[in-house]
Amino acid sequence: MGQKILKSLYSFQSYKEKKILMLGIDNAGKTTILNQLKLNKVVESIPSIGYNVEKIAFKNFKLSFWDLPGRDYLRKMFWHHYYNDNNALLFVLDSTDTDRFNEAKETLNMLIENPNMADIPILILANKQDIATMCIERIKEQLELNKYIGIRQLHVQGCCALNGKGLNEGLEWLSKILKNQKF
Ligand code: G3D
Repeated sequence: MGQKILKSLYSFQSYKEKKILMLGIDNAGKTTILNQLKLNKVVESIPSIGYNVEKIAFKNFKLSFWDLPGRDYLRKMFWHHYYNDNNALLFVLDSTDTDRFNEAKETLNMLIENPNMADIPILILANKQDIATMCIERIKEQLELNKYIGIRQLHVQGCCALNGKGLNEGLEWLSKILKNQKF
């Protein structure tokens, strides 16, 4: 038993750590997504004032999710401090909130166009699919993401944070890119 634990601890240490910046406007479902991911394989939680870091094992990676608050004034005040040295950006979208779709779109576009994000993959989780009426293709159109096809490593994955559907698929896409990442 002890041997087994030591072996898994040893193998976990050899997991490659990747830093994922997790952003989205407030109420998109970031906290619920992180809680759902933590149900699987949480490794370490580092709660902090203003942001949370959760380290989760996925495939051969230790993914550390840096979750920043999404309220408008906090976005303006804090986000830019965290744009450097990330391996990926995870953007969470509320697929149902048509009233705030433009706000989410502008926020996402600002991030995609930021030079710090130019070389990292961007996973967009179109959350709340359990109650969404827009299909993923329509969401991509509305977010004007088609212009990035073939140019950027960008993927839109539908998901439901409440039951976890779609989350693994999103992380699968991300891990394939991270596997070939040089940094
Ligand atoms: P945030 O951390 O991005 O601000 P939260 O968002 O995770 O706090 O979620 C905001 C609200 O959306 C919560 O409802 C939460 O339960 C709900 N939510 C999150 N993901 C889903 C989903 O996939 N489907 C549905 N139907 N609801 C979801 P409350 O009522 O607690 O504010």
